[in-house]
Amino acid sequence: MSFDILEAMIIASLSGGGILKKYFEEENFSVSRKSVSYDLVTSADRESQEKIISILTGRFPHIPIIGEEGSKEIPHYREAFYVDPLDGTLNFVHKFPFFAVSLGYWKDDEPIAGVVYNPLTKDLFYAQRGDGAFLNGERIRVSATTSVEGSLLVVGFPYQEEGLLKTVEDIKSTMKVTDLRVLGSASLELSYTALGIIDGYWEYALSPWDLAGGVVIAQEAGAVVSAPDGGKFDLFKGDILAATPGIYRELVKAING
Ligand code: 2AM
Ligand code: CA
Repeated sequence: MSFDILEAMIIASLSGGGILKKYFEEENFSVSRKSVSYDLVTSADRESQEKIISILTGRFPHIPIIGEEGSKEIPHYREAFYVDPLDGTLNFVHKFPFFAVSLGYWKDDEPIAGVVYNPLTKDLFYAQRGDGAFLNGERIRVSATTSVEGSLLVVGFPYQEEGLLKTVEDIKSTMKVTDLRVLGSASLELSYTALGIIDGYWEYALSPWDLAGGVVIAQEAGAVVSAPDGGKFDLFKGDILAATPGIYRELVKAING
């Protein structure tokens, strides 16, 4: 894979992230005035998306872009960029400082490159298959944790009924042995798993653009990535579990009760 795909993704994520930060720090973005903040979020999301698309299509006009604001049914191309110009929308609306730009490049159904950028902390996570995962130029790896007990696990609440009920069941069987967090941005939860500060993360019914970038970063940092039941991860199904190998098997058992 030519290096300049990753380079273009990094440039695009930094530009998109800069736009998000500008809106997030906008003085009249007050949590109280909901209508204002929803409008600001929409503008931030759209402007970030437009900037990212112009950079990527400018350099790679032949590679399709699958984005959140795109058509409803998700086409399945041989190769594509998956763009989430603002991952953690609800956090952003409430001025909760935990959101990111998430970009993934997949080819022949394989994860090839991923970039996740947190513009508030300036944490730039990136990876390309076979070359390892990085945070701001430093190599990163998953944690050395070897037991679910005492680990830090993160879960997400999907917005569809079936996934939500499954998550409640999972939590009942997992809560006995560990503490749980819900952070609200799949790409950052995957990136902080790659960094080793989260030991495992799972969520159901996500979209390809939520996951395509973070999955590459997590895998290249040594995480095991699968469906929460231990089956094969499917980008288009959107059910994910990413965990450091030391707790992976035990976590699959804990989640599935
Ligand atoms: P988003 O902020 O880009 O929508 C939070 O649980 C995670 O789920 C976030 O990564 C969020 O991405 C994603 N998500 C997927 N579908 C969603 C939806 N319908 N509404 C809100 N968040 C959703
Ligand atoms: Ca989004």
